[in-house]
Amino acid sequence: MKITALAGGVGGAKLAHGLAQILPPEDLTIIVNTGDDFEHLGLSICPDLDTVCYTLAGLANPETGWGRVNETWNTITNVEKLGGPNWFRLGDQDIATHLERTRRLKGGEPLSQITRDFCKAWGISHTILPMTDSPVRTIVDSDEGELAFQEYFVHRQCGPKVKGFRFDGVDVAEPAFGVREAVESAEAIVICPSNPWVSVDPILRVIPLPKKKIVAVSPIIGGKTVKGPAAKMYAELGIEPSALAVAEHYRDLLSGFVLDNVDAHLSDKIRTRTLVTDTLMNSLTDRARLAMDVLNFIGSL
Ligand code: FO1
Repeated sequence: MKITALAGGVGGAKLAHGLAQILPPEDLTIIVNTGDDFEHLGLSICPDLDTVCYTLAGLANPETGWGRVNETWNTITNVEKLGGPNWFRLGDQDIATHLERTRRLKGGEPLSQITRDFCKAWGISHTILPMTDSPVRTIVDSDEGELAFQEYFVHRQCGPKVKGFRFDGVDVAEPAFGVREAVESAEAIVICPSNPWVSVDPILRVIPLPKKKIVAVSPIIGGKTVKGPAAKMYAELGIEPSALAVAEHYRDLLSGFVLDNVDAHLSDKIRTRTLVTDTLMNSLTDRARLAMDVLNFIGSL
């Protein structure tokens, strides 16, 4: 079954990894949010792309989900000694990724080609693509004014109250090379358990999804997120954080919705077909199990 998965940060990367454990490379393409990207220390940083790539390559830091495993911090420590910013924790191995990506972007190469080459270098056989090759930047409107995404998420630790989001550049951004084909040729689209507001919405703004099977997995379990600020964002936007709110966020885009056992009571309120299962992914086998559940669910639609 040919699948195209839409993913953002850590939660999305885990399900993408589960799907990659089951589907052969020719049957899975992963399209990743780039709204979190930013320039920092003169480097072009693509956190969600790197989180998905490192996760599929088995290189991701298992504690944080982002950055590299067995990392050292000599460079950022010395940047701090020189009075430079150290709030965005860039590990020594991770900096190599940003140096080489920045060099090639400055040389005019598209982000999608750079990402394909990096995947080869990291031994990833599945196709991972940025949603677009043009710059898109998520701006968080908050009670402290507008904040660039990483400023909000990392520097301010998601403290400010969100009032809304906008995605600079999204109206002129075209889907990256290979994205349209991946979406058209897929039997189904899987929206991974990523933040609907800041990880999935940017992708949906860049890539209009065709009429086909689309299944989303809720990132909210029992009214909370496993990781990240999605539930807090819902609450600050005046919406009760729940799997139901996520299903309604995607409105009539969905053919199916996957929610956790603890939220089973919500499934009859959801207007699309639902699968109730264990959506927590604490291990590699959990990732493959949830991916298998999702694929079987798609097969039943
Ligand atoms: N998230 C943090 O909370 N603190 C950090 O210092 C941090 C550094 C970092 C470095 C590289 C990278 O690829 C991701 C990093 N992240 C960090 C995660 C990043 O903020 C992502 O945008 C989130 O994972 C949400 O997608």
